[in-house]
Amino acid sequence: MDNSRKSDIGLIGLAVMGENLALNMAGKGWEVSVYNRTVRGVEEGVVERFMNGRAKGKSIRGYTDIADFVASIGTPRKIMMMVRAGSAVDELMEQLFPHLAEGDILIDGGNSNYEDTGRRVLLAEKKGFRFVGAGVSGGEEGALNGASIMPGGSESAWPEVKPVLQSIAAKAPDGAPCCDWVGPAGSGHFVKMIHNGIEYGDMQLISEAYWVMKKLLDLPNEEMAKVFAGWNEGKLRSYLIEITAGILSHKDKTGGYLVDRILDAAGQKGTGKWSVINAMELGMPLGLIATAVFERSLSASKELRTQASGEYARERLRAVYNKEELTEELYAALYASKLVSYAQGFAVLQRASETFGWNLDLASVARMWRGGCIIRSVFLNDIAAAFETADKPGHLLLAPYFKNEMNRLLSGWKRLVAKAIGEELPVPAFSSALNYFYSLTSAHLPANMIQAQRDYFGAHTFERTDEPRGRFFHENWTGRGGDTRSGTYGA
Ligand code: NBP
Repeated sequence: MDNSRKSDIGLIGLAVMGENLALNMAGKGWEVSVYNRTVRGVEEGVVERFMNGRAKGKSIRGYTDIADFVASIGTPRKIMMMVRAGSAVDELMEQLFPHLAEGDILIDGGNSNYEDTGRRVLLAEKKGFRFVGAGVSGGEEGALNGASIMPGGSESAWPEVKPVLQSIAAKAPDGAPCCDWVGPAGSGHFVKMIHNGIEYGDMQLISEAYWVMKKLLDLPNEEMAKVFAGWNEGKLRSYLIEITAGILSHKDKTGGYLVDRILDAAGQKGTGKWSVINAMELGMPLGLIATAVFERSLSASKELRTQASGEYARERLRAVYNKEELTEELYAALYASKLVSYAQGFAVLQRASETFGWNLDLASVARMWRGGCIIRSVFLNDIAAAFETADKPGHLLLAPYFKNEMNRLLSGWKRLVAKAIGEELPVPAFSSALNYFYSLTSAHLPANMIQAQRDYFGAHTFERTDEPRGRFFHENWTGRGGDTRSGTYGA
């Protein structure tokens, strides 16, 4: 290590993500300075432990003083923060500001809220610095060996941070780094948030496929693992399908399979919930992810479910299903529902892009997710290709390739949902996706009744089918009401 040379980049926060990112950077030939708050009361500080352990002999310098840490980095400085999202980032920024020089760049690689990132970009720029909010996906493994990184914020910082970030990013099968500039303000963290929401959806869909196989086909774990492994050879090839096959055949040390010993109460950290809240704020349907979030909440009410299951007898048809036929239908349900979920997620990104003026390149987002991250899959190639065409589809399901796929999958998908519902087996995400698809492809919906009711009780007005759009009418439904209309506002 050349001690006369300043470091190429600084990294703050030596928890699981920060440690591994620092090692990844050093492995790519960058000189890295690292800093962590010194934790009092422990024999060895976090920095010391890292420097004497995994960082030993690598091009990494450790600091416990923030001023020394900043001074060790070459200007314009690039400092990546990998600390707990929330107030820790604001506190750290305040501690860093007095030591920074004009043009220095702060990168927040944590799971920050996109609105916080937008605010921090403005704050940093007002002080003459630059700020990049970079969503990082891939967990510990991705941090060490290549993650999907979604940077957005101060655009002039991109040429400076690009070489480091792209070097530590995963590479897609065609060699492209899974990291590219997303857009201004908090757009990088918004894209990362939707990535996580889609992850919730994929996991719920896979769990429903597993449950149908287990409950309607009585398949042993090894057989289910083989079905997932088979799907992983085709269009559903993805990290989550691959690990599901591994999980199903993983033995427990007490005998049997570990998955059968794991309590059915799912946890969550909030990014799925945020995706849904923000979709609602933008007035966009994100039903599949919402279903996935709510199903985790319902699963967590284990005691209530156990009690309720004793109160209502379940009526199973006890039909004998043909394994080949049902797994084909399951494949159709899984693939089509996944398509709906991605279509909904990308539609939210498109709406956010228009609302906030981000000018997002959806093909580029799809390409960034092809490697390193939890939702990586071959199917993202098809999504990128759809958004790359000259006449970009207004909705993913209107792209010719996906239109063909949906038409091919529909009959198996609806048969599967009907069978599961008939057996009183919950498939909330498969059926939510199917209902969305039916609504999306209906020129007429019963919303005329909703508008009539709104006007009846609240004078909320309605548009007429025999008048141009944008003209609003109010009816005196009972003969007793007046002509006063309620103000119009979006919700
Ligand atoms: P944590 O989210 O557990 O954060 C721990 C780190 O934050 C430690 O280095 C801790 O320092 C530091 N920190 C805290 Br807490 N408060 C601080 C403050 N006020 N000032 C300075 N440092 C502070 O670590 P992680 O799991 O490595 O995740 C880091 C970020 O990356 C998070 O935003 C997370 O959401 C995101 N992320 C995590 C994963 C994952 O798989 N874990 C994946 C993708 C993204 P200390 O040691 O002194 O307490």
